[in-house]
Amino acid sequence: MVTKNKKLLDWVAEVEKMCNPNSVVWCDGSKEEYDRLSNEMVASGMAVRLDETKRPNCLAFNSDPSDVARVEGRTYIASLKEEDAGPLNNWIDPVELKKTMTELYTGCMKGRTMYVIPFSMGPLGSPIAKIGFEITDSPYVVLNMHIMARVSAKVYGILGEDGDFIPCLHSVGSPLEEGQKDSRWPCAPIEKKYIAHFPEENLIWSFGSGYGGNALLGKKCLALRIASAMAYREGWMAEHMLILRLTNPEGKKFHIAAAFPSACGKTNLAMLQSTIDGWKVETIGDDIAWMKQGEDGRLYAINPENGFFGVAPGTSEASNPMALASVNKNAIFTNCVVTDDNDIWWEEMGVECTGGTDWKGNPWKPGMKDEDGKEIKGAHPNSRFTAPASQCPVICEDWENPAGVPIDIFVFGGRRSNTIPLVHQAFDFSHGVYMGATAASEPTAAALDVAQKLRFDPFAMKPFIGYHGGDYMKHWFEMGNKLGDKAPACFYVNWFRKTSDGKWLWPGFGDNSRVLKWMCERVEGKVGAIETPIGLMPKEGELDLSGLDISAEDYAELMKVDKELFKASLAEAEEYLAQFGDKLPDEMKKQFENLKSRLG
Ligand code: SAT
Ligand code: MN
Repeated sequence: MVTKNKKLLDWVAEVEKMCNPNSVVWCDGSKEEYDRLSNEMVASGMAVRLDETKRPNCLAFNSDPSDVARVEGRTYIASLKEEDAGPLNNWIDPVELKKTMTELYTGCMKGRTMYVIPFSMGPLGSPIAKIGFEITDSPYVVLNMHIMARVSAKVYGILGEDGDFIPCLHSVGSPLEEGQKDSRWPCAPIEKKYIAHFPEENLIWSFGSGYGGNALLGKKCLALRIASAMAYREGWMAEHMLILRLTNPEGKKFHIAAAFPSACGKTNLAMLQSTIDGWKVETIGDDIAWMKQGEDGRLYAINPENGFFGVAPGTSEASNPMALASVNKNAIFTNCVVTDDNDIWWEEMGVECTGGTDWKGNPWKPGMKDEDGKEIKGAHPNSRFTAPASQCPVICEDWENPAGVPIDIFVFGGRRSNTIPLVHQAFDFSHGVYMGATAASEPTAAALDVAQKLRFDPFAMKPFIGYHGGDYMKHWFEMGNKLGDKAPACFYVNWFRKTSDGKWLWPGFGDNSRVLKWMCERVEGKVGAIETPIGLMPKEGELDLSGLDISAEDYAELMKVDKELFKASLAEAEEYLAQFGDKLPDEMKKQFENLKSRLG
């Protein structure tokens, strides 16, 4: 027996009884296990093994066309009281939900193997790490968890006989009858999908989807939704943030944590290749940060993950060479093109493709059109690569340091084609909290069931806060009070501003280093700032544009603060904030009023 932990044994036995799988496999995270499952999935036709000389030990999968992204409409916070879930979440009564889901789970693993995955979010055995066990009937999930979390037999030892863990139950929700042939990507129809969180019990139940954050439960479900609720109770922070180290020509190190909604370039920024001499970026994480106040009073961040689950389309030698290098070997690709010569491809990869099999499994050539004359994309817009973080050439030597790295700078932002300038700095931490809490973004392919043109996405956590959004804001202000003058400086960026005729105003990618440099120089007091009603902005000549071909006219447009546009957006902000009712912190109201009066 791999464990004597009673909670674990009881839970696994109970789930086995309910789900009725053919057999149970206690996973150990070994290479042997990874190879065995890979081979089984290739043999059954569910996975394609890519050319071993071009991409050693790499697999490609195609999902069902109905199961391609997180489903926010089917994601629930099942707290005992509705008011504890708040207006940003779908609340559901836990007793009722357990009844519904128990019916769905009953017999749901028939004909399948049930895997028990021992994993740690955060370095194994570190005091900040959390132990989880994911039960799943998807071998695809096991393979991805091997990369994304620290899956290891050592977890059983760390758990011991009485240790606690976060139970994460997952099923694709597609039982197999005797003799029934499995589909390539089993899943359940949308109305049977549930991504459920029980924050009071630290429990996760997911049913019906095999994709990304719906199924790799250590990521959004545990490390964000459940962890954010724990962090609120315990006085730390679990945020949807990349973490990077920026070193200046004098060797001084700055640590930046940045929050952007899914598919807004977090992975690109985390691995940025600086275009300014002497400035160097190293990656610590690309999606999630857990942060605690250290003994010196500063805020320290760790990346709880072990890999990258990055958006494939658009990843190229030009946009993110470090991500491309990370997927050279030992990677998993989901919903990309498998080329005729058995390599991987996606749109805007920056390399030629003569054709292959598209994400739906059909023969495909670039430029192919459907009946309506619309171009058929080879890769799905939310197609992904799963790659070990250790394979990133610019991974920071401290990325697994259990003590974390001290954060100097917080960056917030979203995807906005107008209104928001390239960069502005908050007057102080509380103003920064207002900025983060009222951040808004145009939707992306990471969640396809989001209809609005523009949605408020506070701290890029709208889909990931495991409790009341008003309490979440209060928690941010309280962290600010605790950190005092050691709190990170806060900035807001927008890489995505366009001219009225749709041209990008800012080159983005490596050139974003120029904006990060300005932030560091602000923190050091080396550069000044212009005071505007919305915040502090670069003085003429102080944002390093050397060697960049950007006209004075475009620069002015990029930095423009249109007071009338901002005033118009205040009404939207007011309406948005009203939904938090009594739970809207007074400090938010004060910040809103201050901004309103500054705009005049
Ligand atoms: O599918 S995930 O939730 O892991 C990706 C994302 O939306 O960031
Ligand atoms: Mn994310």
